[in-house]
Amino acid sequence: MYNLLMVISSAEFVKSVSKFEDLLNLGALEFAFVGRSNCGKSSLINMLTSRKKLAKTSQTPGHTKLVNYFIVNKNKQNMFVLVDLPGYGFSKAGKEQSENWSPLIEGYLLNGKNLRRVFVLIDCRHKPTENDLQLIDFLYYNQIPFSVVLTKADKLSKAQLSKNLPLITATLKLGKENLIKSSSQTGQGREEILEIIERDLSFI
Ligand SMILES: Nc1nc2c(ncn2[C@@H]2O[C@H](COP(=O)(O)OP(=O)(O)OP(=O)(O)O)[C@@H](O)[C@H]2O)c(=O)[nH]1
Ligand SMILES: [Mg+2]
Repeated sequence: MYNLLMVISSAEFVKSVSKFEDLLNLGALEFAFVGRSNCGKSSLINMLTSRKKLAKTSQTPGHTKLVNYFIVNKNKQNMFVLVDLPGYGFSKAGKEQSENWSPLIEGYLLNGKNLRRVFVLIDCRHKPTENDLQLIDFLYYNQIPFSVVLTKADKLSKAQLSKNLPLITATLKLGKENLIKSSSQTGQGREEILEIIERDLSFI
């Protein structure tokens, strides 16, 4: 059967929030992007919405420090919210900064009445970290639906990616059929992720 991919007719930045008390309720389901600093969360949001500069990206890890809300298809039947969260696990100038994920991330994940799914992003070149595993445990424990996305797939050849995959699947204890390969450069994974979002939106 031929499936039409969901149309993204608009995507707008709504607000950046720094405090738990200020988290928003936009009256639409939320899809959050979580992962290590620099793993490509903001870039993926831009790729999914086909808006190059919607979410700010940077080569310097730790760029996104706030909870950023973006509303997609505003006032349409298939309206939803993308949430760009701060990254975890980087150190800067000898000073440990957000080595563990910030209380804001945890607060957001536990608060969310509207949170429909978390996309856990892992750079396909690296072995998942202790923080990635803790995040996944946390999501299992709190029964928050999630999908794992392997980012930056364009940076590895097919052969290199196949070589890395067993390390990632064994560390995460997830079958490879449960991992979505993506690239913000080539658009790989866009359909798969939008299909998940569309399916989630239709089961409410
Ligand atoms: N080649 C390639 N580069 C990517 C991809 N995704 C992100 N990058 C690059 O990786 C760097 C970090 O990307 P961001 O999207 O800012 O990462 P982030 O996870 O939002 O980072 P923080 O906000 O610091 O947590 C930028 O230089 C991006 O251009 C990808 O799929 N392919
Ligand atoms: Mg970012």
